[in-house]
Amino acid sequence: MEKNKELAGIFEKIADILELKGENIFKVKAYRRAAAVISELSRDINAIWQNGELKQVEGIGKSMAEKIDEYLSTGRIGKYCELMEEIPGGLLELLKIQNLGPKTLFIAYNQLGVKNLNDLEAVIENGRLESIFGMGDKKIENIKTGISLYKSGKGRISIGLALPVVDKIIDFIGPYADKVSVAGSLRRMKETAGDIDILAVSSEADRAIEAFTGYSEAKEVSAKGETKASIIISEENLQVDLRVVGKESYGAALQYFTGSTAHNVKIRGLARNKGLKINEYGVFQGEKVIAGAAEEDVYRALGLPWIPPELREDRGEIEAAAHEGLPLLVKREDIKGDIHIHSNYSDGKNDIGTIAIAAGKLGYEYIGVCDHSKTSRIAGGMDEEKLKRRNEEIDRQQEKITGLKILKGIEVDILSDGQLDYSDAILEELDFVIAAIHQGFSKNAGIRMKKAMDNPLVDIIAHPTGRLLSGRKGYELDIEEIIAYAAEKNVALEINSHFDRLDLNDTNILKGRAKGIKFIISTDLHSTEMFDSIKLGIGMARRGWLGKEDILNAYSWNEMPLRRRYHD
Ligand code: DGT
Ligand code: CA
Ligand code: CA
Repeated sequence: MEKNKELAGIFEKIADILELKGENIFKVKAYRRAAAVISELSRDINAIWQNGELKQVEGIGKSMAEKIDEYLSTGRIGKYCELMEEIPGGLLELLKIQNLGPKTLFIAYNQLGVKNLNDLEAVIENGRLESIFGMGDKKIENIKTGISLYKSGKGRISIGLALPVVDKIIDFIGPYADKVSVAGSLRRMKETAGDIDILAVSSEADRAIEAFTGYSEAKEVSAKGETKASIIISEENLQVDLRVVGKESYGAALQYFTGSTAHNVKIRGLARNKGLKINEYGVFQGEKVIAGAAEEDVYRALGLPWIPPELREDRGEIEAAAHEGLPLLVKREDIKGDIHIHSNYSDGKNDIGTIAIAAGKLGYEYIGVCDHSKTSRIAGGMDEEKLKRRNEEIDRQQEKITGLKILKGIEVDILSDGQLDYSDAILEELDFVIAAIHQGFSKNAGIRMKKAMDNPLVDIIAHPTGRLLSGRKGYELDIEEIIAYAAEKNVALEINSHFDRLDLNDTNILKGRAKGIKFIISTDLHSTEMFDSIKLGIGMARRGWLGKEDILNAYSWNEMPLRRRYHD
């Protein structure tokens, strides 16, 4: 399937360059569609080509088929090579900057000689970009925001993409070590990771290092020493650091390499005040080791209880620990059901029966089916008639299953005027209502969201900021204002576990916690394979100091403090 990926990548690049050059938009779209079709093929394109079946693939026209043929027989596409010579490599990268459209970028390149990020920042700084026709202050401001977003996201990947890589590496090292554990920001469940930190315990460090640097998915070994090494994983272009320690130092090393640096700086200061020294080998009183093998002992030596990794950001956790004030964090076992689930009544893959069976196997008490409402047409939104049929289907499936309650929910669109996509009479028939913005991110998003919360039938707001980690800024709204309004109206806010959303994230959860609001932790899943992603939302919740009492779906259905059960 390697060729599928290569070809899809090349077609995407061709589309980018054509778009940059302002060529016919239909041509651009044809390349993008071909790229999408190829990357979604379940068969090897090479095999399809060899069987002469290229033309039967839907979405691949004659001209695309010729290009594929050229690539698979000669190893290159002439047109692509020509285009690549026309455009400096760094320019394409700039297309990833939000609010900087291909047209503007091409003008900046043609008229101002912008070839890379440095150039772009320079022409913004010296006002030359603004002098170009049509470039107002507001547009420049938007481009600047796009640049800072681009920079902050660069080189970091969502925890949801990094964790599967971690699991594979841990499995791989396992046979060469006594114990292997993740450390760094990933152990702290931070929303993005700069790199992957792995700690292994072994008395034969060289064996573990040798195996690690020979890992088949490493494209490069960037460092190799006696007890540590770093590799770059090809696909994600991510660095993985391995440290090997003896078992007497495991706890101290785990504490040290889990971080955060800010947490560790404070811990070191605390140790100093007690006349102790702490490093990755242990806690020392003069020459004597007083802790090191277990992380609990390391904290205990400093007079502290063990602090959950998710809290280790120097946000008051050390002070809280010192005064028996650590929060009791929500755990996976506390979650009684997933209540933001899409079925095939909108854009989900599975039927309600399949979802219910999968949820029952997980031990959930209930699930909430929340398909899209009618305005979300591309997401297969349901009109009133279809919603009615879906509710009847839920009743039918409910009769077949015991021990699991299937709740009738909805992810109802907040329209451009802040009205909801169904009448109150329809919403009243449902068990609960989640409202969300899916269109018009910059059109009074805050006012609309607040207006939605004015409707007492709205229990929950989904993905409240609308940001995507892959680089979408989100709705134009003041999230603090939204949180304050949610507190006033008893509306719960979602912690959406989708790897690209993680919305709300930890900093916003902390703000919500300070206002005493309730949350849901949900997957927003479109396929039952994604049930497990709830661990990401739980990670966010724990980083936001939440306990089970703060989470609606950690209550049994009858006890859930839903907004509609309050009298407000
Ligand atoms: P990342 O990789 O940017 O997502 O964030 P971290 O926290 O994983 O940072 P990383 O990989 O540079 O280092 C892993 C941990 O090692 C870090 O959280 C704390 C520890 N560490 C690294 N450098 C230092 C340091 O200079 N001083 C102290 N106290 N700890 C450090
Ligand atoms: Ca790291
Ligand atoms: Ca690291």
